[in-house]
Amino acid sequence: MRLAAVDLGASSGRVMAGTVGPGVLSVAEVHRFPNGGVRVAHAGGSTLHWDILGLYRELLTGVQAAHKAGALDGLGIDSWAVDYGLLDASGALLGNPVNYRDARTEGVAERVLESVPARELFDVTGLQQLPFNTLYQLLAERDLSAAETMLLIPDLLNYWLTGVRGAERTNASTTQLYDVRSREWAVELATRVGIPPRLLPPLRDPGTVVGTLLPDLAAELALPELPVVAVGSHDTASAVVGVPAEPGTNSAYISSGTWSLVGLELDEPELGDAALAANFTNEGGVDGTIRFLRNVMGLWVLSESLRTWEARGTPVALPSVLAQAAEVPALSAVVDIDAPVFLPPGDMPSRIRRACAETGQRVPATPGEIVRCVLDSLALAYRRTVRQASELTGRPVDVVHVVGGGVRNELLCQLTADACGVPVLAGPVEAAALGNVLVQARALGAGLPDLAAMRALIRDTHELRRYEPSGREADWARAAARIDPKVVA
Ligand code: ADP
Ligand code: LRH
Repeated sequence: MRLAAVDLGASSGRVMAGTVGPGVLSVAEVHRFPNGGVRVAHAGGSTLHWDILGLYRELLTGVQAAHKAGALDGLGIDSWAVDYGLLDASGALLGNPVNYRDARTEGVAERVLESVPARELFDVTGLQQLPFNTLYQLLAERDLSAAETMLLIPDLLNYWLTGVRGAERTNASTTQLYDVRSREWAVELATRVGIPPRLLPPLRDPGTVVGTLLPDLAAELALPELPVVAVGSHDTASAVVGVPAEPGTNSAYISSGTWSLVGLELDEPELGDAALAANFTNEGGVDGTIRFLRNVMGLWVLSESLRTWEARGTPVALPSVLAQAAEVPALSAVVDIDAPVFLPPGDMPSRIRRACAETGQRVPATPGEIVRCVLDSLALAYRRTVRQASELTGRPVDVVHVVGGGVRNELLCQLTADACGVPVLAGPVEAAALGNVLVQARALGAGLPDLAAMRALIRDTHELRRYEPSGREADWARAAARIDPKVVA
Protein backbone atom coordinates (compact mmCIF):
# COMPACT_ATOMS: atom_id res chain seq x y z
CA MET A 1 0.00 0.00 0.00
CA ARG A 2 1.35 3.45 -0.90
CA LEU A 3 0.14 6.41 1.12
CA ALA A 4 0.98 10.11 1.18
CA ALA A 5 1.49 11.57 4.66
CA VAL A 6 1.22 15.33 4.79
CA ASP A 7 2.92 16.51 8.01
CA LEU A 8 2.80 20.24 8.62
CA GLY A 9 5.09 21.44 11.40
CA ALA A 10 5.38 25.03 12.56
CA SER A 11 8.84 25.33 10.98
CA SER A 12 8.49 23.11 7.93
CA GLY A 13 5.91 21.08 6.07
CA ARG A 14 6.62 17.83 4.26
CA VAL A 15 4.88 15.33 2.08
CA MET A 16 6.19 11.81 2.63
CA ALA A 17 5.47 8.78 0.48
CA GLY A 18 4.85 5.85 2.78
CA THR A 19 4.93 2.16 1.92
CA VAL A 20 3.24 -0.33 4.24
CA GLY A 21 2.92 -4.08 3.91
CA PRO A 22 3.56 -7.22 5.95
CA GLY A 23 6.94 -6.54 7.62
CA VAL A 24 7.34 -3.40 5.49
CA LEU A 25 7.20 0.23 6.63
CA SER A 26 9.09 3.13 5.15
CA VAL A 27 8.57 6.81 4.47
CA ALA A 28 10.50 8.78 1.88
CA GLU A 29 10.43 12.56 1.72
CA VAL A 30 9.07 13.74 -1.63
CA HIS A 31 8.53 17.42 -0.88
CA ARG A 32 9.62 19.74 1.94
CA PHE A 33 8.80 23.43 2.25
CA PRO A 34 9.38 26.08 4.87
CA ASN A 35 6.59 27.19 7.20
CA GLY A 36 6.41 30.00 9.71
CA GLY A 37 4.64 33.21 10.64
CA VAL A 38 3.84 35.96 8.13
CA ARG A 39 3.36 39.37 9.75
CA VAL A 40 0.76 41.59 8.05
CA ALA A 41 0.19 45.25 8.94
CA HIS A 42 -3.22 46.83 9.49
CA ALA A 43 -4.60 49.98 11.11
CA GLY A 44 -3.44 49.91 14.71
CA GLY A 45 -0.73 47.28 14.40
CA SER A 46 -0.07 43.96 12.75
CA THR A 47 -1.08 40.32 12.96
CA LEU A 48 1.03 37.18 12.67
CA HIS A 49 -0.68 34.79 10.22
CA TRP A 50 0.08 31.48 8.52
CA ASP A 51 0.29 31.38 4.73
CA ILE A 52 -2.51 28.80 4.44
CA LEU A 53 -2.93 29.03 0.66
CA GLY A 54 0.82 28.61 0.17
CA LEU A 55 0.72 25.53 2.40
CA TYR A 56 -2.25 24.14 0.44
CA ARG A 57 -0.40 24.67 -2.84
CA GLU A 58 2.71 22.93 -1.49
CA LEU A 59 0.54 20.05 -0.23
CA LEU A 60 -0.94 19.58 -3.72
CA THR A 61 2.52 19.73 -5.33
CA GLY A 62 3.80 17.13 -2.88
CA VAL A 63 0.86 14.75 -3.30
CA GLN A 64 1.20 14.97 -7.09
CA ALA A 65 4.92 14.21 -6.83
CA ALA A 66 4.26 11.27 -4.49
CA HIS A 67 1.72 9.83 -6.94
CA LYS A 68 4.10 10.24 -9.88
CA ALA A 69 6.72 8.23 -7.99
CA GLY A 70 4.24 5.33 -7.54
CA ALA A 71 0.43 5.14 -7.56
CA LEU A 72 -1.06 6.25 -4.23
CA ASP A 73 -3.83 4.45 -2.35
CA GLY A 74 -4.68 7.32 -0.01
CA LEU A 75 -3.53 10.41 1.84
CA GLY A 76 -3.76 11.88 5.32
CA ILE A 77 -2.89 15.23 6.88
CA ASP A 78 -1.56 16.15 10.31
CA SER A 79 -0.43 19.58 11.51
CA TRP A 80 0.34 21.68 14.54
CA ALA A 81 -2.64 22.09 16.86
CA VAL A 82 -5.02 24.84 18.05
CA ASP A 83 -5.12 27.06 14.94
CA TYR A 84 -8.09 27.21 12.58
CA GLY A 85 -9.86 28.88 9.69
CA LEU A 86 -13.39 30.27 9.89
CA LEU A 87 -15.84 29.54 7.08
CA ASP A 88 -18.96 31.53 6.20
CA ALA A 89 -22.28 29.88 5.41
CA SER A 90 -21.20 29.25 1.81
CA GLY A 91 -18.03 27.49 2.97
CA ALA A 92 -15.72 30.34 1.93
CA LEU A 93 -12.72 31.07 4.15
CA LEU A 94 -13.16 34.24 6.23
CA GLY A 95 -9.69 35.75 6.49
CA ASN A 96 -6.28 34.22 6.81
CA PRO A 97 -5.73 31.89 9.81
CA VAL A 98 -3.82 33.57 12.63
CA ASN A 99 -0.60 32.10 14.04
CA TYR A 100 -0.90 30.97 17.68
CA ARG A 101 2.13 33.10 18.58
CA ASP A 102 0.27 36.30 17.69
CA ALA A 103 -0.23 38.72 20.57
CA ARG A 104 -4.02 38.92 20.15
CA THR A 105 -4.63 36.46 22.99
CA GLU A 106 -2.79 38.55 25.59
CA GLY A 107 -4.96 38.80 28.71
CA VAL A 108 -7.83 36.70 27.26
CA ALA A 109 -7.21 33.60 29.39
CA GLU A 110 -7.04 35.77 32.51
CA ARG A 111 -10.46 37.27 31.66
CA VAL A 112 -12.03 33.84 31.08
CA LEU A 113 -10.61 32.54 34.36
CA GLU A 114 -12.45 35.32 36.21
CA SER A 115 -15.76 33.70 35.27
CA VAL A 116 -14.82 30.02 34.83
CA PRO A 117 -12.45 28.78 37.55
CA ALA A 118 -9.34 26.96 36.30
CA ARG A 119 -10.36 23.87 38.27
CA GLU A 120 -13.68 23.70 36.40
CA LEU A 121 -12.10 24.28 32.97
CA PHE A 122 -9.60 21.51 33.67
CA ASP A 123 -12.32 19.20 34.91
CA VAL A 124 -14.22 19.45 31.64
CA THR A 125 -11.41 19.72 29.09
CA GLY A 126 -8.37 18.23 30.90
CA LEU A 127 -6.29 20.80 29.06
CA GLN A 128 -3.23 22.77 30.10
CA GLN A 129 -3.38 26.53 30.22
CA LEU A 130 -1.65 27.89 27.15
CA PRO A 131 -2.47 31.44 26.13
CA PHE A 132 -3.18 30.32 22.57
CA ASN A 133 -5.69 27.53 23.19
CA THR A 134 -8.40 27.75 20.50
CA LEU A 135 -10.93 28.83 23.13
CA TYR A 136 -8.92 32.00 23.83
CA GLN A 137 -8.15 32.61 20.16
CA LEU A 138 -11.85 32.51 19.24
CA LEU A 139 -12.60 34.99 22.01
CA ALA A 140 -9.87 37.25 20.61
CA GLU A 141 -11.61 37.37 17.20
CA ARG A 142 -13.03 40.79 16.39
CA ASP A 143 -16.33 39.50 15.03
CA LEU A 144 -17.70 35.98 14.76
CA SER A 145 -21.09 36.95 13.33
CA ALA A 146 -20.31 35.91 9.74
CA ALA A 147 -18.64 32.67 10.82
CA GLU A 148 -20.60 29.45 10.41
CA THR A 149 -17.91 26.85 11.03
CA MET A 150 -14.47 26.66 12.62
CA LEU A 151 -12.14 24.14 11.00
CA LEU A 152 -8.78 23.26 12.53
CA ILE A 153 -5.89 23.43 10.03
CA PRO A 154 -5.88 19.75 8.88
CA ASP A 155 -9.69 19.72 8.78
CA LEU A 156 -9.66 22.91 6.68
CA LEU A 157 -7.26 21.32 4.18
CA ASN A 158 -9.35 18.12 4.19
CA TYR A 159 -12.40 20.25 3.41
CA TRP A 160 -10.70 21.83 0.43
CA LEU A 161 -9.71 18.37 -0.81
CA THR A 162 -13.02 16.57 -0.27
CA GLY A 163 -15.79 19.12 0.39
CA VAL A 164 -16.50 17.39 3.73
CA ARG A 165 -16.48 19.41 6.98
CA GLY A 166 -15.65 17.90 10.34
CA ALA A 167 -13.28 17.90 13.30
CA GLU A 168 -10.93 15.02 13.98
CA ARG A 169 -10.89 14.18 17.67
CA THR A 170 -7.17 14.26 18.56
CA ASN A 171 -6.85 17.82 17.31
CA ALA A 172 -10.29 18.87 18.63
CA SER A 173 -8.97 17.82 22.05
CA THR A 174 -6.43 20.67 21.95
CA THR A 175 -9.05 23.43 21.60
CA GLN A 176 -10.13 23.59 25.26
CA LEU A 177 -13.67 23.30 23.89
CA TYR A 178 -13.74 19.50 23.97
CA ASP A 179 -14.94 17.32 26.83
CA VAL A 180 -12.12 14.91 27.67
CA ARG A 181 -14.47 12.38 29.28
CA SER A 182 -17.46 12.31 26.93
CA ARG A 183 -15.25 12.92 23.86
CA GLU A 184 -17.81 15.39 22.53
CA TRP A 185 -17.67 19.15 22.14
CA ALA A 186 -18.04 20.96 25.47
CA VAL A 187 -21.12 22.82 24.23
CA GLU A 188 -22.15 24.13 27.63
CA LEU A 189 -18.69 25.59 28.25
CA ALA A 190 -18.59 27.15 24.77
CA THR A 191 -21.96 28.81 25.32
CA ARG A 192 -20.97 30.02 28.76
CA VAL A 193 -17.83 31.79 27.53
CA GLY A 194 -19.62 33.26 24.50
CA ILE A 195 -18.51 31.00 21.65
CA PRO A 196 -21.42 30.05 19.37
CA PRO A 197 -21.70 26.21 19.32
CA ARG A 198 -22.67 26.37 15.63
CA LEU A 199 -18.94 26.89 14.95
CA LEU A 200 -18.10 23.38 16.17
CA PRO A 201 -18.42 20.85 13.32
CA PRO A 202 -19.28 17.15 13.66
CA LEU A 203 -16.49 15.16 15.30
CA ARG A 204 -14.78 12.21 13.63
CA ASP A 205 -12.41 9.56 14.91
CA PRO A 206 -8.86 9.14 13.67
CA GLY A 207 -8.78 6.20 11.30
CA THR A 208 -12.00 7.03 9.49
CA VAL A 209 -12.25 8.05 5.85
CA VAL A 210 -13.14 11.75 5.45
CA GLY A 211 -14.11 11.43 1.79
CA THR A 212 -12.50 11.24 -1.63
CA LEU A 213 -10.72 13.93 -3.61
CA LEU A 214 -13.25 16.25 -5.28
CA PRO A 215 -13.61 15.13 -8.92
CA ASP A 216 -12.64 18.51 -10.42
CA LEU A 217 -9.58 18.79 -8.21
CA ALA A 218 -8.50 15.22 -8.96
CA ALA A 219 -8.88 15.84 -12.71
CA GLU A 220 -6.92 19.11 -12.52
CA LEU A 221 -4.05 17.39 -10.68
CA ALA A 222 -4.21 14.22 -12.81
CA LEU A 223 -4.81 12.19 -9.62
CA PRO A 224 -7.37 9.42 -9.01
CA GLU A 225 -10.25 10.24 -6.66
CA LEU A 226 -8.14 9.09 -3.70
CA PRO A 227 -9.55 8.45 -0.24
CA VAL A 228 -8.56 11.12 2.27
CA VAL A 229 -8.19 9.58 5.73
CA ALA A 230 -8.58 11.36 9.07
CA VAL A 231 -5.34 10.35 10.81
CA GLY A 232 -4.31 11.53 14.26
CA SER A 233 -4.50 14.99 12.71
CA HIS A 234 -2.75 16.68 15.63
CA ASP A 235 0.92 16.19 14.66
CA THR A 236 1.79 15.22 18.23
CA ALA A 237 -0.91 12.52 18.20
CA SER A 238 0.61 11.05 15.02
CA ALA A 239 4.11 11.38 16.52
CA VAL A 240 3.03 9.48 19.64
CA VAL A 241 1.66 6.67 17.44
CA GLY A 242 5.19 6.67 16.01
CA VAL A 243 6.91 6.26 19.41
CA PRO A 244 8.28 2.71 19.18
CA ALA A 245 7.89 1.85 22.87
CA GLU A 246 8.01 -1.85 23.80
CA PRO A 247 4.84 -3.02 25.54
CA GLY A 248 5.41 -3.53 29.23
CA THR A 249 8.29 -1.03 29.53
CA ASN A 250 8.07 2.07 31.70
CA SER A 251 8.67 4.72 29.10
CA ALA A 252 8.10 8.44 28.67
CA TYR A 253 8.30 10.20 25.32
CA ILE A 254 9.56 13.52 24.01
CA SER A 255 8.19 14.59 20.65
CA SER A 256 11.01 16.97 19.81
CA GLY A 257 10.48 19.63 17.14
CA THR A 258 9.48 23.28 17.27
CA TRP A 259 7.91 22.29 20.60
CA SER A 260 9.01 19.49 22.89
CA LEU A 261 5.98 17.56 24.05
CA VAL A 262 7.01 15.59 27.10
CA GLY A 263 4.84 12.96 28.76
CA LEU A 264 3.26 9.53 28.95
CA GLU A 265 0.50 7.61 27.22
CA LEU A 266 -2.41 6.81 29.54
CA ASP A 267 -5.72 4.96 29.23
CA GLU A 268 -7.67 7.52 31.24
CA PRO A 269 -7.24 11.26 31.83
CA GLU A 270 -5.41 12.39 34.96
CA LEU A 271 -7.48 15.28 36.30
CA GLY A 272 -6.25 15.68 39.86
CA ASP A 273 -5.31 18.95 41.54
CA ALA A 274 -1.61 18.16 41.26
CA ALA A 275 -1.87 17.70 37.47
CA LEU A 276 -3.73 21.01 37.25
CA ALA A 277 -1.10 22.77 39.38
CA ALA A 278 1.72 21.32 37.26
CA ASN A 279 -0.15 22.49 34.12
CA PHE A 280 -0.20 19.08 32.49
CA THR A 281 -2.59 18.35 29.65
CA ASN A 282 -4.76 15.38 28.72
CA GLU A 283 -4.90 15.48 24.96
CA GLY A 284 -6.75 12.81 23.02
CA GLY A 285 -4.64 10.18 21.30
CA VAL A 286 -5.35 7.59 18.62
CA ASP A 287 -7.51 4.64 19.75
CA GLY A 288 -8.92 6.50 22.75
CA THR A 289 -5.56 6.89 24.50
CA ILE A 290 -4.67 10.00 26.49
CA ARG A 291 -1.52 12.02 25.83
CA PHE A 292 -0.67 13.16 29.33
CA LEU A 293 2.06 15.70 28.68
CA ARG A 294 3.35 19.19 29.04
CA ASN A 295 4.54 21.60 26.35
CA VAL A 296 8.23 22.44 26.79
CA MET A 297 9.29 25.47 24.73
CA GLY A 298 11.36 23.29 22.38
CA LEU A 299 13.81 23.86 19.55
CA TRP A 300 11.88 27.00 18.68
CA VAL A 301 14.25 28.95 20.93
CA LEU A 302 17.22 27.61 18.94
CA SER A 303 15.67 28.21 15.50
CA GLU A 304 14.57 31.73 16.53
CA SER A 305 18.15 32.41 17.70
CA LEU A 306 19.47 31.33 14.29
CA ARG A 307 16.90 33.59 12.64
CA THR A 308 18.00 36.53 14.81
CA TRP A 309 21.68 36.08 13.92
CA GLU A 310 20.81 35.78 10.25
CA ALA A 311 18.68 38.95 10.32
CA ARG A 312 21.61 40.79 11.89
CA GLY A 313 23.86 39.77 9.02
CA THR A 314 25.89 37.33 11.14
CA PRO A 315 24.42 33.98 10.06
CA VAL A 316 25.38 30.88 11.99
CA ALA A 317 25.00 27.36 10.52
CA LEU A 318 23.26 24.81 12.74
CA PRO A 319 25.91 22.04 12.50
CA SER A 320 28.78 24.41 13.32
CA VAL A 321 27.03 26.13 16.21
CA LEU A 322 26.11 22.72 17.67
CA ALA A 323 29.78 21.69 17.41
CA GLN A 324 30.76 24.91 19.24
CA ALA A 325 28.07 24.30 21.87
CA ALA A 326 29.47 20.82 22.52
CA GLU A 327 32.79 22.44 23.56
CA VAL A 328 31.20 24.77 26.14
CA PRO A 329 31.39 23.39 29.72
CA ALA A 330 28.10 21.76 30.76
CA LEU A 331 25.58 23.80 32.76
CA SER A 332 27.62 27.04 32.72
CA ALA A 333 24.33 28.93 32.62
CA VAL A 334 20.71 27.74 32.53
CA VAL A 335 17.34 29.44 32.19
CA ASP A 336 13.72 28.43 32.71
CA ILE A 337 13.09 27.72 29.04
CA ASP A 338 9.32 27.52 29.65
CA ALA A 339 9.13 31.15 30.80
CA PRO A 340 6.54 33.10 28.77
CA VAL A 341 9.24 35.48 27.53
CA PHE A 342 10.43 32.77 25.09
CA LEU A 343 7.00 32.25 23.47
CA PRO A 344 6.69 35.16 21.02
CA PRO A 345 8.96 35.55 17.99
CA GLY A 346 11.95 37.84 18.52
CA ASP A 347 15.52 38.24 19.67
CA MET A 348 16.09 35.04 21.68
CA PRO A 349 19.84 35.56 22.31
CA SER A 350 19.08 38.83 24.15
CA ARG A 351 16.26 37.21 26.12
CA ILE A 352 18.56 34.34 27.12
CA ARG A 353 21.30 36.75 28.24
CA ARG A 354 18.80 38.80 30.24
CA ALA A 355 17.42 35.70 31.97
CA CYS A 356 20.95 34.59 32.92
CA ALA A 357 21.82 38.05 34.26
CA GLU A 358 18.61 38.20 36.29
CA THR A 359 19.42 34.90 37.98
CA GLY A 360 22.95 36.02 38.78
CA GLN A 361 24.67 33.60 36.43
CA ARG A 362 27.53 33.97 34.00
CA VAL A 363 26.03 35.61 30.89
CA PRO A 364 26.67 33.59 27.68
CA ALA A 365 28.29 35.65 24.96
CA THR A 366 29.12 33.67 21.82
CA PRO A 367 26.54 31.81 19.68
CA GLY A 368 28.06 28.53 20.90
CA GLU A 369 27.55 29.59 24.54
CA ILE A 370 23.98 30.77 23.89
CA VAL A 371 23.09 27.52 22.12
CA ARG A 372 24.66 25.46 24.92
CA CYS A 373 22.56 27.39 27.42
CA VAL A 374 19.41 26.66 25.36
CA LEU A 375 20.19 22.92 25.12
CA ASP A 376 21.16 22.53 28.79
CA SER A 377 17.99 24.41 29.72
CA LEU A 378 15.82 22.21 27.48
CA ALA A 379 17.34 19.10 29.04
CA LEU A 380 16.68 20.53 32.49
CA ALA A 381 13.04 21.15 31.56
CA TYR A 382 12.78 17.56 30.27
CA ARG A 383 14.16 16.33 33.60
CA ARG A 384 11.57 18.32 35.54
CA THR A 385 8.70 17.28 33.28
CA VAL A 386 9.52 13.57 33.08
CA ARG A 387 9.80 13.48 36.88
CA GLN A 388 6.52 15.32 37.30
CA ALA A 389 4.75 13.01 34.83
CA SER A 390 6.03 10.03 36.77
CA GLU A 391 5.02 11.47 40.16
CA LEU A 392 1.59 12.60 38.95
CA THR A 393 0.72 9.16 37.56
CA GLY A 394 2.64 6.97 39.99
CA ARG A 395 4.35 5.31 37.03
CA PRO A 396 8.12 4.87 37.04
CA VAL A 397 10.08 5.96 33.96
CA ASP A 398 13.01 3.75 33.01
CA VAL A 399 13.58 4.96 29.47
CA VAL A 400 12.80 8.12 27.50
CA HIS A 401 11.93 7.84 23.80
CA VAL A 402 12.80 10.88 21.69
CA VAL A 403 11.17 11.25 18.25
CA GLY A 404 11.03 14.10 15.70
CA GLY A 405 13.61 16.46 14.20
CA GLY A 406 15.34 16.82 17.60
CA VAL A 407 16.61 13.23 17.20
CA ARG A 408 19.18 14.71 14.80
CA ASN A 409 20.57 16.82 17.63
CA GLU A 410 22.97 14.30 19.20
CA LEU A 411 24.17 16.73 21.86
CA LEU A 412 20.60 17.33 23.04
CA CYS A 413 19.85 13.59 23.10
CA GLN A 414 22.91 12.97 25.29
CA LEU A 415 22.03 15.88 27.58
CA THR A 416 18.49 14.48 27.86
CA ALA A 417 19.83 11.10 29.05
CA ASP A 418 22.17 12.90 31.49
CA ALA A 419 19.46 15.19 32.86
CA CYS A 420 16.76 12.53 33.17
CA GLY A 421 19.19 9.96 34.56
CA VAL A 422 17.77 7.17 32.36
CA PRO A 423 18.69 5.92 28.87
CA VAL A 424 17.29 7.73 25.84
CA LEU A 425 16.13 5.79 22.78
CA ALA A 426 16.23 8.23 19.87
CA GLY A 427 14.24 7.79 16.67
CA PRO A 428 12.53 7.80 14.35
CA VAL A 429 12.99 11.37 13.11
CA GLU A 430 9.81 11.14 11.05
CA ALA A 431 7.60 9.62 13.76
CA ALA A 432 4.65 11.86 12.89
CA ALA A 433 4.70 10.84 9.23
CA LEU A 434 5.00 7.18 10.26
CA GLY A 435 2.08 7.49 12.69
CA ASN A 436 0.09 9.20 9.94
CA VAL A 437 0.84 6.44 7.40
CA LEU A 438 0.11 3.63 9.88
CA VAL A 439 -3.32 4.97 10.82
CA GLN A 440 -4.17 5.43 7.13
CA ALA A 441 -3.00 1.93 6.34
CA ARG A 442 -5.24 0.45 9.00
CA ALA A 443 -8.23 2.53 7.85
CA LEU A 444 -7.71 1.24 4.32
CA GLY A 445 -7.56 -2.40 5.42
CA ALA A 446 -3.88 -3.17 6.05
CA GLY A 447 -4.36 -5.16 9.24
CA LEU A 448 -2.38 -3.58 12.13
CA PRO A 449 -5.06 -4.21 14.74
CA ASP A 450 -3.74 -1.87 17.42
CA LEU A 451 -1.05 0.61 18.48
CA ALA A 452 1.14 -2.24 19.74
CA ALA A 453 1.17 -3.81 16.24
CA MET A 454 1.98 -0.44 14.65
CA ARG A 455 4.86 0.19 17.04
CA ALA A 456 6.20 -3.34 16.62
CA LEU A 457 6.36 -2.70 12.86
CA ILE A 458 8.31 0.53 13.49
CA ARG A 459 10.77 -1.31 15.75
CA ASP A 460 11.23 -4.01 13.13
CA THR A 461 11.95 -1.53 10.35
CA HIS A 462 13.74 1.40 12.01
CA GLU A 463 17.05 1.70 13.89
CA LEU A 464 16.95 3.50 17.23
CA ARG A 465 20.01 5.05 18.84
CA ARG A 466 20.60 4.55 22.54
CA TYR A 467 22.21 7.21 24.79
CA GLU A 468 23.27 6.19 28.30
CA PRO A 469 23.25 8.77 31.13
CA SER A 470 26.76 9.85 32.04
CA GLY A 471 26.05 9.85 35.76
CA ARG A 472 26.43 13.50 36.79
CA GLU A 473 23.19 13.64 38.75
CA ALA A 474 24.47 16.08 41.39
CA ASP A 475 25.39 18.65 38.71
CA TRP A 476 21.90 18.52 37.20
CA ALA A 477 20.25 18.74 40.60
CA ARG A 478 22.31 21.86 41.42
CA ALA A 479 21.46 23.41 38.05
CA ALA A 480 17.74 22.73 38.61
CA ALA A 481 17.96 24.58 41.94
CA ARG A 482 19.59 27.58 40.23
CA ILE A 483 16.45 28.38 38.22
CA ASP A 484 13.82 27.13 40.64
CA PRO A 485 14.19 27.96 44.32
CA LYS A 486 11.58 25.27 45.13
CA VAL A 487 14.01 22.60 43.93
CA VAL A 488 16.58 21.62 46.53
CA ALA A 489 19.95 20.63 45.10
P1 ADP B 1 8.31 20.72 13.36
O1 ADP B 1 7.60 19.46 12.95
O2 ADP B 1 7.80 21.33 14.62
O3 ADP B 1 8.43 21.72 12.24
P2 ADP B 1 10.72 19.04 13.28
O4 ADP B 1 10.31 17.76 13.94
O5 ADP B 1 10.88 19.05 11.81
O6 ADP B 1 9.82 20.27 13.75
O7 ADP B 1 12.09 19.47 13.96
C1 ADP B 1 12.73 20.64 13.57
C2 ADP B 1 13.95 20.85 14.42
O8 ADP B 1 14.83 19.74 14.28
C3 ADP B 1 14.75 22.05 13.99
O9 ADP B 1 14.29 23.23 14.66
C4 ADP B 1 16.18 21.68 14.38
O10 ADP B 1 16.50 22.22 15.65
C5 ADP B 1 16.16 20.17 14.46
N1 ADP B 1 17.01 19.62 13.39
C6 ADP B 1 16.65 19.36 12.12
N2 ADP B 1 17.73 18.91 11.42
C7 ADP B 1 18.77 18.88 12.25
C8 ADP B 1 20.15 18.50 12.15
N3 ADP B 1 20.66 18.07 10.99
N4 ADP B 1 20.93 18.61 13.26
C9 ADP B 1 20.42 19.03 14.43
N5 ADP B 1 19.15 19.41 14.59
C10 ADP B 1 18.32 19.33 13.53
C1 LRH C 1 3.51 20.74 17.94
C2 LRH C 1 2.18 21.27 18.40
C3 LRH C 1 1.96 21.08 19.90
C4 LRH C 1 0.98 22.18 20.19
C5 LRH C 1 1.57 23.31 19.37
C6 LRH C 1 0.64 24.41 19.01
O1 LRH C 1 3.72 20.94 16.58
O2 LRH C 1 1.13 20.68 17.68
O3 LRH C 1 1.50 19.79 20.25
O4 LRH C 1 0.81 22.48 21.52
O5 LRH C 1 2.12 22.67 18.20
